[in-house]
Parts: sequence; structure tokens; C-alpha cells
Amino acid sequence: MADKRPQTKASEYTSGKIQVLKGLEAVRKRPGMYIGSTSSRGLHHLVYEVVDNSIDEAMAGYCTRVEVTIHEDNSVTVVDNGRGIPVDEHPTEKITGVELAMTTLHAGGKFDKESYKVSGGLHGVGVSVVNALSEMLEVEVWRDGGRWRQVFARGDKQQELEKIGKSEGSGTRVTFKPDRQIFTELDYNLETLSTRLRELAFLNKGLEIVIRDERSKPSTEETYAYEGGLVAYVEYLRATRPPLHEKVFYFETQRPEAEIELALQYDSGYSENTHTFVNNINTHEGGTHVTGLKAALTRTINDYAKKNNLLKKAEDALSGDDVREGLTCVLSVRVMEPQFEGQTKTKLGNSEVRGAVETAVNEQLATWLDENPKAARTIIEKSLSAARAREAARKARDLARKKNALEGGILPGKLADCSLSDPTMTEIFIVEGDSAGGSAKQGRDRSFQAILPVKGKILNVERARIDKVLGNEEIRAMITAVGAGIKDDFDIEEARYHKIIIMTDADVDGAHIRTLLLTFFFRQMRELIEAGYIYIAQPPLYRVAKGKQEHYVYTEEQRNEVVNRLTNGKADEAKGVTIQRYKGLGEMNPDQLWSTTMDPASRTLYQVTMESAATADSIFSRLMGEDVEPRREFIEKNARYVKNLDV
Ligand code: 0RA
Repeated sequence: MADKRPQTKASEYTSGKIQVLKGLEAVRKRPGMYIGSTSSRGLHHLVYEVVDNSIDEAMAGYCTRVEVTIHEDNSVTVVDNGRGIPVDEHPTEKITGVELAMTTLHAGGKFDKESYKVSGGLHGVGVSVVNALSEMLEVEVWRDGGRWRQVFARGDKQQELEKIGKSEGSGTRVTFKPDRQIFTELDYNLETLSTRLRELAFLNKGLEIVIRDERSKPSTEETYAYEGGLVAYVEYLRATRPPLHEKVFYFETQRPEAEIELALQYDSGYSENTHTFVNNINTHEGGTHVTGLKAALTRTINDYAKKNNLLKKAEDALSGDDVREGLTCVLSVRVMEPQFEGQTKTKLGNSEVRGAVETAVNEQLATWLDENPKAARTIIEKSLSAARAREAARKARDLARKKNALEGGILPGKLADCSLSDPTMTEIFIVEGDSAGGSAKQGRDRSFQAILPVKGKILNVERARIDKVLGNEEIRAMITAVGAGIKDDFDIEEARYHKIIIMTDADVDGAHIRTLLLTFFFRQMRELIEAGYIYIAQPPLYRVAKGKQEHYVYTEEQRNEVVNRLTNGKADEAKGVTIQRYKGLGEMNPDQLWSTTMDPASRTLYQVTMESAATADSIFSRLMGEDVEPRREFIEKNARYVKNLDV
């Protein structure tokens, strides 16, 4: 995605111009450095940042309830019943605790709370960053029998902290309105916030989190509170898939390197659903803790199977993919000084955590398997049948390869390949439907652009087992076109294109197919997403024309803007303006498709992140067992989200 942060040219960077940016000014100058982006993702991070402070209070044992309200104007209030931010003067800083928290970067460390603060990363930058990026922020504190209040605007205090009355109990309330001078997107997505708050409620057992949306009339309210913590989380994620053993495996342990908490359960499904967290942050991109977990699972299950003579031959070892088939699993670790890496800073880098997790899981799981022989047996049988399916699929694939080699040419018939063969130069469009596929083939630059039309129905087999998946023609076409294999056999070096662009209609069905293609890549070729090779094309929604002028626009807002511009704001001049709404890609002629959606010089592509793919996948995986209706509802609610992958 384009970096919209202000850039400084080396030549401009003379000593005379060096500004000493202090505190919040620096945040306003380079917001991306503190919250990642100033688009939708950054906007949502403001809420997470404020909520994090309340969660810290809860983790310290002082807070049991957090309430988040989205107001009509997209301002947000977060209330907690913690101790309240200190209102007395800080001994060395000579300002109140409230002001210190609201105006000093990383003020958290200046208080008494050093435990599991997140350094680096997007969270844990401190509520002062939210203050700096809000056109208004009001804080109210209840403690020691009193009520205090202070208001800020873009980080500047508008008044001193003022006692405004009495209080019973204690707590903090923060209301902020994100600054429209900073953010390119100001609308909060309820689904996005709810998903994160639910996640936090699962991760912090016993904590009650309420989310209220006053933008709906009447307003809506949802409460998340789970006494079962991670066990409840696994049951929630497993949803309606039948479990293979009754009780969720769970343990919690403390090691010098990390505090480790794990819950898992196997079900009769074919997918793996692993969610991992470090200090409450969802590590979508994995990391050392995940490596340790996977190594331990594979090793412990193989050891148990061997010890109990459940494997036929010595070479019959179960692979990582085998032992994770049908697994729903949540790992939560707490680390003192986490190092976050990756595209979205959601990959744990601390090398010492790998061994800690691996050892803990080895020990605890081995004991559990010994103590639960019935569950152990079912799990081994499940892994063995996954191994057999994998073997059958491999044989079928080899056979197909040989057959293809005999027939000469292995690429799918529907693929219109490009003439260049250097993968760093080439791209493939995966296009919804034959008719749009036809336009794309005519409109493309055939030197570097390949086109593969697919039908929507690939999707029904998405959750099927690998041998079935490979039996599906559309899926096989995608796998051979990309050319790098799948799952554990995937080799990114073999990828035939470094841009794989999903191009679907700008409607709900298009969103559906896009989501399913995304979950396909997430499931079968995850490294493509990790490497940043997967993109979403953005076709225009409207063509607005007047006389010889024509404009393609991508949102309703842009349409109104352009119409206004073409008519100089005068309604009576609107007659000469024609507005065409594109219902599908197929309605555009090849030239239009090229110039609006395919031409690198003028198109907009969204790069898919692990975060967005994982989110789409996990919501989807819960819905797979359900009726069509909730699934459709999800896609309708999230059509915008699934398109704007930046969230
Ligand atoms: C510093 C020290 C103490 C509490 C807090 C910060 C605190 C901050 C926030 C932000 C949102 N809600 C919050 N709740 C508490 C502890 C002060 C004491 O010892 O009483």
C-alpha cells in the first residue's frame, strides 16, 4: 500500500530546517510512525489504545468492566471501573497524573505499571497518542471520592484538571473525536471493533466488555464476558463442528521467558484454526511462539503414536499438516519485552520464546495424552486419515503431472498466460466469470499480464479435505497457474507470478467470491500472502460523463464530488451529466477495464495482509457450518471491509 506519510528529501534536510519536534507535535507530524496508518486501520487503533489502558487495569486486578460507545458523530467513549488515573501532582514531572498520561509519550512507564507493556508494535504507544490525533479529548476520573475532568484539543490542554464533584467508586472515562485533519477515514466499523473486543474478553477471563453503537436507531449493545477464558474461546471458534473429544485441552504455565496459556480441541472438520496472541495482540503473522507450538504438536503426537504402536511403519511419520487437521487452538503468551516484526508488526521475533513454548507444550500435552487415552487415540486416527488423504492426493498429483507431461504443456486451458516468464515482472488476474475474463483477456497487456477466469462455485469445496480440494477443476487451475504447490509442499521460489490479483465484481457476490478466494490462498498458499504477492483489484463503481469529459469513480462520495464539479454545483446543469453504474466487470468494455482496473499507471490495488486474510478466514470458518443466511449476512455487513483490506 502506498505510504502516505510525509517524505523529506535529503536536500531539504539542512540543519537550519531541522525542527526539534517535541512530544505530541511529533505524533501529529508523523502519525503513521505511531499508529501504523492514518486510514481505517489507524482509526481503529485509537480505540484499541484507549481500551488497552483499561485492560492493563484489569490485568493488574483492579478493573472488571470496560464499556465502549461509538457516538453518532463517530466520537468514542471508553469507560472503565479501574482505580482511575492519578489526579495528584507527579513528584518529579510537576503536573498531574492525568495530564502526564495524556500529554507524554509512553507515560505508562512512569507510573507503577511495568508489567507486560508492549514496546514497539502498534499498541502500547500510550493514550497521549490518541490525544494528539483527536480534535477533542475529554477525560473524567473518579477516585478518592471526587470527580475530575480535563479537556484537550489536538493534544493541547484547554484547561487545568478540575474537580467537578463527588464520586462513589472509581474509574476513568475517555471520550475522543478523531481528527479529520489527520485521518482519511472517520467511520468506525462496528464489526471490526466487536471482533477485537470479543477477542480481548476471551483473552482476559472474567472481564466484561460492552460495546454500544449509538449510530443505529435504536442503538445496539453487545456484552462480552467469558468465565472460561481460552477454553470458551476454543468452543466459540469451533462453533458447530462436532468435537472429537469432549474436553478442551488447557494449560497455563509460567517460565522465565514467557507466561504461556494454551487451549485446543480437535473436531471432525478438515481445517486448522489457530489463533495466537502476545500480550493480547493478535499475532496474525505468527512468529517464534507459533514455531514452538507447531514443533511441539508434531513431535508429541508422533511420539505418542509410536510409543503406543499406532503407526504401521516407522516411515509413517505424521506431518505438521496431518496433526493440525481439524484443530482449533488458541495460544496466548505474555512476554516482558516483545519484538514485533513483519508487514503489520504482528509477528513475534523473540527467539527465546520458541523453546519456552515448545518445552511447555511438549510436557503438558504428553501428560494429557497419557491421561486421556481415548481422546489421544481419536486424535491419532484423525491425523492418520489426514496422512492417508495427503498421500492419495500426492499420488493423484504425480499421475496428473505425468499425464500432462505426455500431453505436453501443463497449464490449464482457461489460462491466458503472458509472454514474459520472469515472475518478478509478471502478474495474474483471477477474474470472476467467463464474460469478465473475456474482457480482461482483450484489454490486458499480454506481455506481462495473465488472465485466469474462475467460477464462483470453487467455494463450496473450500473447507473440504485436500484430496477433494484437488479434485475441483477451478482450484486445480489456480494451483497449476501459480505453479508453486500447496501447504507444506508449497515453494514460493516456484511462483510463476509475483502479483496475484483477485478481480471480482463490486457487489455482494463479488465480495463473497473475493472472501472465498482469500481463504483459499490463506489455507493453501499462506506464504503468498506473507510475501505480499496477493492483491485485490478495485474496479470503478460509476462512470460519470459530461460532453467529452469522463471520470471513473470508486465510491458514492467521489461520484457526488465529480457530479458537483461537472455542474459547478448547479442542479439545472445536471441534465448533461450521465452516470453509469457498473454492476459487474462484464459491463465494461476491454478498454475501460484496462484503463480503470488493470493499467498499472492508473489502477488502485490493495495489497492483502495476513491480518486481513486471517480475519476474513476466521469469521468465515465459524460460519461455514451454519446456514447460508448468517454467512450471507456477514458478507453483506463486511462487503466494505472485505474490499477495504486495510482494516
Ligand atoms: C497509572 C497509575 C494507576 C492507574 C492508571 C495509570 C490508570 C490509567 C488508565 C487509563 C484508562 N483507565 C485507566 N485506569 C488507570 C494506579 C494509580 C493508583 O495507584 O491508584
